[in-house]
Amino acid sequence: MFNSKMLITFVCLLSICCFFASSQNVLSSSQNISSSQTTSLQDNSTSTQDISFIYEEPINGLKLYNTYTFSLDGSLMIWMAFEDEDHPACMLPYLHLRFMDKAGKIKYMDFNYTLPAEAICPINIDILPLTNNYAMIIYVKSNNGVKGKYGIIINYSNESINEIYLGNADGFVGRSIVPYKGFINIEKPDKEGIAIWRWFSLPDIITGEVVKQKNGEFHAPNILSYTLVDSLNFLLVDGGFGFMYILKYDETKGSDPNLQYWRVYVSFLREDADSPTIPYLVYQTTERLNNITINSCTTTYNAEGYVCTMALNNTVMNKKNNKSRTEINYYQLRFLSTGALEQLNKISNPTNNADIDLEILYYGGFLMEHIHSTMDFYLLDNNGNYMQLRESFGPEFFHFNIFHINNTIVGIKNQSNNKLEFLLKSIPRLNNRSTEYGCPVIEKQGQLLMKLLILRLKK
Ligand SMILES: *[C@@H]1O[C@H](CO)[C@@H](O)[C@H](O)[C@H]1NC(C)=O
Ligand SMILES: *[C@@H]1O[C@H](CO)[C@@H](O)[C@H](O)[C@H]1NC(C)=O
Ligand SMILES: *[C@@H]1O[C@H](CO)[C@@H](O)[C@H](O)[C@H]1NC(C)=O
Ligand SMILES: *[C@@H]1O[C@H](CO)[C@@H](O)[C@H](O)[C@H]1NC(C)=O
Ligand SMILES: *[C@@H]1O[C@H](CO)[C@@H](O)[C@H](O)[C@H]1NC(C)=O
Ligand SMILES: *[C@@H]1O[C@H](CO)[C@@H](O)[C@H](O)[C@H]1NC(C)=O
Ligand SMILES: *[C@@H]1O[C@H](CO)[C@@H](O)[C@H](O)[C@H]1NC(C)=O
Ligand SMILES: *[C@@H]1O[C@H](CO)[C@@H](O)[C@H](O)[C@H]1NC(C)=O
Ligand SMILES: *[C@@H]1O[C@H](CO)[C@@H](O)[C@H](O)[C@H]1NC(C)=O
Ligand SMILES: *[C@@H]1O[C@H](CO)[C@@H](O)[C@H](O)[C@H]1NC(C)=O
Ligand SMILES: CC(=O)N[C@H]1CO[C@H](CO)[C@@H](O)[C@@H]1O
Repeated sequence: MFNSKMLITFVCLLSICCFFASSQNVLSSSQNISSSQTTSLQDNSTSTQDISFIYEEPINGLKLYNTYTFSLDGSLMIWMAFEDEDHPACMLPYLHLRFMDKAGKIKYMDFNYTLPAEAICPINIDILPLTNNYAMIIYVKSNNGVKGKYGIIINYSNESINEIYLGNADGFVGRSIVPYKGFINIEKPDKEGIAIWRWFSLPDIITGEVVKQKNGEFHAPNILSYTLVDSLNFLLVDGGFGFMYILKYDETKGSDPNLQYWRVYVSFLREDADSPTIPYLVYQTTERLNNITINSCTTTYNAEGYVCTMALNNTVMNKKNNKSRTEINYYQLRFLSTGALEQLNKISNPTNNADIDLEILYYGGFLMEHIHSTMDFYLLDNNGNYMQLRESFGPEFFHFNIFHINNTIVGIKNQSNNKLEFLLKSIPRLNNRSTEYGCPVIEKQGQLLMKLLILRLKK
């Protein structure tokens, strides 16, 4: 057990590099932004070939609902179910999971546990792999009229074990990056900006039982005239959890050009602590932006801090024709584990479309996805240079995932009968700092097409 912690820490520290000199100051958006470049990178990786294979489901009529990739060992979980023929948004209350290992060997799991009606109509289910023998099915159900989020632990021998209460209906559930440190549920903050967290153990190796280990609250900074717009969680290098708050100044309380209209704070719940740190200010701006969205955060390769992707939505006026338009600018926000800000970098957007999503990659850079009739992927390096990845996936592909361990995008073609066709395309590696185990990549909850789940299987 201890070894796995050492391993992860070692792996992250191995890839030491000196990104940027740190600064203790909080930057405003007008300062120290390195400009984005428009030169395109050349795709020099010609050696890798696309890989395709077909999965054939033995049970007639099952439909693909989602897939989950396991970052450590490159295995894949396929979630299938019967659609409710009378209600296409709903499924029948049974789960059929297929676990495909790296070698392509498949384990079939058909669960007789009956899922609650609220979880399946409309479908409100997620799957969190916990160990190499246990996963948790997460769903919403009502108890005495109160909606809550519950998890049922299942083992890979088709058995359901105990059901646990996780928190209110809208929270986030995520695993620690240190394998044996279990998982957390963080509720959505209430009107006062208080979010309850509950930290659970991993399933007991024999009984599969999960227990709550500690709990507490995250408190958003309570600043007069500011309101909480959004919050976001991310994983800490030490196995703990971070929580980020986006605050906006309430303009009805007056205005002043020197006011910081937007402020972003971060608070750390370290693995050995019983309560989170005070919130640290990591970004603020006097610009009256429409909105700030933070996509995802991950640790930097030197494991000293974090990098988040941030989108600023602004309305700009064209002085020539007096017309206003919406502009979305993307940035990397870097801060240290101490909460001190490091750097703000602009990221260029190769599409003229705001409908993009960014994923941080183990081997350097970001994957930018742009959906129109086809799915285009771009690779962005840390300086904001980008390149379009060779051919995009055609319109017949409708589901995507990433194998972070070998920098591969997997696309799945629209299902035909019992067949699922997979196509794997590798993404060029910008660096080899990340090892086979990779540094942690953080998932953003509820993302439409991309679903990353990290399972660090330790044999
Ligand atoms: C690809 O090769 C060209 C020419 O050799 C070089 O200028 C460029 O930096 C290379 N790009 C990458 C991503 O290695
Ligand atoms: C990447 O990993 C996946 C999952 O293990 C595997 O199926 C695929 O063959 C790998 N791709 C390459 C190019 O090795
Ligand atoms: C599930 O139910 C079916 C039909 O009732 C039964 O044949 C099967 O053995 C059950 N499986 C488990 C794991 O209980
Ligand atoms: C679980 O269910 C699958 C499919 O019904 C079956 O092939 C497998 O043997 C079952 N596993 C166990 C341990 O019962
Ligand atoms: C799966 O869970 C059942 C019920 O707790 C247990 O009897 C069985 O031994 C477990 N199987 C494995 C492989 O852990
Ligand atoms: C601002 O962004 C947050 C996070 O994405 C979102 O929940 C909220 O609805 C947005 N607000 C507006 C006014 O667009
Ligand atoms: C940007 O903000 C404007 C105005 O609030 C809104 O209409 C638009 O949907 C936002 N764009 C994105 C991509 O969030
Ligand atoms: C631009 O629009 C504003 C508000 O609609 C108006 O007051 C102003 O006169 C316009 N200026 C020009 C140059 O058309
Ligand atoms: C996927 O296939 C189904 C039937 O097999 C069809 O009704 C549906 O339109 C297809 N969707 C796309 C995006 O091609
Ligand atoms: C990373 O390592 C692989 C395999 O050793 C090598 O082919 C590739 O050129 C390396 N990439 C970089 C950017 O160093
Ligand atoms: C362009 C700019 O504002 N550069 C500043 C970046 O930050 C350093 C130290 O924090 C300043 O010395 C520079 O003037």
